[in-house]
Amino acid sequence: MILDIVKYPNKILRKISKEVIKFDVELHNLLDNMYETMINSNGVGLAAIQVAYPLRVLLVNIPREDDNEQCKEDLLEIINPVILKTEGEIIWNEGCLSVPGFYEEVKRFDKISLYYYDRNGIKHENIFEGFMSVAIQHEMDHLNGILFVDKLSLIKRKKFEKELRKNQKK
Ligand code: Y12
Ligand code: CO
Repeated sequence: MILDIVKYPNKILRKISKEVIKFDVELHNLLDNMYETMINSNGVGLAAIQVAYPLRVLLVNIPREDDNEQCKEDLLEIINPVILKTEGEIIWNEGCLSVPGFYEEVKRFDKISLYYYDRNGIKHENIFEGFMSVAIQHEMDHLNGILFVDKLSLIKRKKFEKELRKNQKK
């Protein structure tokens, strides 16, 4: 089922998401619906709060480097994530399904060591770099009510607010 994506400046996006306790069929349905919703909107990442579920759940599905294809086998379902270690810096031109039509450069950690659970409640610890690391950090910010536009300089934030007002008038 395709769910509605909550758009900026809706206050729902500012909620702090809660840890998942039950790895049950309800969680599996949410993950499946989030995947359908993300693919339907040409997204590469989605957090549960973006479909109005305040749970520490996120998806990342990065296109392959060779043919730019987005394959379901590469889908990463991340639950209750914790960053254990960070390294380096990377600047990426980011976009968000909750802030459609606006892209801007954001500075993040290049490499992260991440602890998380999968849909079956199995613990994982992995290292992510580059695009994948950026996408995970972007989605993890959503779990704490933070959007990529909050990380912009004052000048870039003003540019965003101006574009937003222009789009709202259309
Ligand atoms: C790097 C940086 C940020 C992320 C987070 C995930 N972001 C997305 O998946 C953004 C997708 C996106 C798609 C849009 O297109 C449609 O809605 C059809 C879009 O809208 C427009 O551009 C009009 C905006 C964002 C991962 C990795
Ligand atoms: Co986002």
